[in-house]
Formats: sequence, C-alpha cells, structure tokens
Amino acid sequence: MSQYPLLEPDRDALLINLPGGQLRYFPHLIPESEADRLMASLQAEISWEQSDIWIAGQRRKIPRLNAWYGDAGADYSYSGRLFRALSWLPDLKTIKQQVESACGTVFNSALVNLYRDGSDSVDWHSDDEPELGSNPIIASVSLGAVRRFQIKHKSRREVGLRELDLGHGSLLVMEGEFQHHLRHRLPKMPGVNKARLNITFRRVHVATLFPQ
Ligand SMILES: O=C(O)CCC(=O)C(=O)O
Ligand SMILES: [Mn+2]
Repeated sequence: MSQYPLLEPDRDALLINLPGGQLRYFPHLIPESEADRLMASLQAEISWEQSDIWIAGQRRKIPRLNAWYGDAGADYSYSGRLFRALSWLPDLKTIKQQVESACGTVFNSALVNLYRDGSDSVDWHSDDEPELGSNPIIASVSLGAVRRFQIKHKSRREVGLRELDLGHGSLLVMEGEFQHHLRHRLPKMPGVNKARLNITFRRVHVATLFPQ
C-alpha cells in the first residue's frame, strides 16, 4: 500500500494553461517529513556525475550534477552523450509509483538532477529528444530548496516570461504540446544556499535490439 496520501488530480492539482501547452502542479505530492528523509537519502545514494558541455568551442562542466535511472535498456542521449540506465533505487521506485498514480501513466526512466546551491542551474531547453516521442508526459518531482521554474514560448514573444516556484515535495507535470511550443529553464538564484534535488520521470522508447 502507498505510504503517501491518495491524490485526486481534480482536487489536488493546479492547472496552468499557457499558450501552446499545459502544466499541472501538485504542491503536496510527498508529505514533508518523508520529503526530508528522501532528500537526505537520495542525495547520499545517487551515483552523481557532472557532465561536460561544449560552449563556443570550449569544454565546460554543466552547472549541476545528474544521473540516469531506469528499466534495463532505457538509455537516453542528453547534452550530447549517452546515459546508460542505472537500476532503480527502492526510494526512486516508490516515488515513481506515486507519480504514476497522479499522472495516470507509466514511466520507464528518470533523469535525476542535483542543484548544489543557487549557482547551479539549467538553461533554456525543451525536452524534445527523439527517444521521448511526440507530446511526451514529463513528471518532475522537487525536493529541498525552493527554486524558480521559468517558461517562454519559442516564437510568440508577446506571451512573455511565465514562472512558478517549485516547492519541497511537489510534482510538476508537463504534457500535451508543451515541449513543441515552449522552452523551460531553472535560472541561477544567488541567495539560495541549500541544495535542491529534482527527478524528471520520462518514458523513453527503447530501441528494438533485433528489428525484423
Ligand atoms: O530542475 C528542474 O526543475 C527542471 C529540470 C529539467 O528541465 C530537465 O532536467 O530537463
Ligand atoms: Mn527539461
């Protein structure tokens, strides 16, 4: 049985309609004391790596740590490199079940991110890698420091910047045509001196090993 309260999307989620896409935000996916425990144990147990990125011909470390977990074979290309899926940790599996029941869908993998403090960030992007298929559902769980999530339209400048603060134990669901029309980022926040851990559950289409 789930150790978390049963969520009802109509009652527990805030629906955010944007030109070109939709977000659902559940402020309380995980009760606070459990979120505290998960933050400490996952921060210690995840096999963190710091990937490289090429900017203007120079190799730099990306300003966050990450790791890729998933079912066997659910590998993923991100930031120009291939991540082989590590086997699920029990805590990640438990969170995955709760997220799946809130979203009404199943996921086979997750990119886990650690923003060590406010100087870590992720720049404007869409989660539109071919492995995710068109109109992917991406479910993003936040633990630790509250950080701002910003959204902008790819072509319609009049839409302006939209933002949302993602709290400890919350779930944000990106779905529909969100990745086609909108970009998102997590900007640096100089005043933040605590860590934030983020888990983005995804469904990657696993390549068939023996195509007919
Ligand atoms: O940390 C977040 O809330 C967003 C992470 C993200 O967009 C990503 O890893 O693709
Ligand atoms: Mn993203």
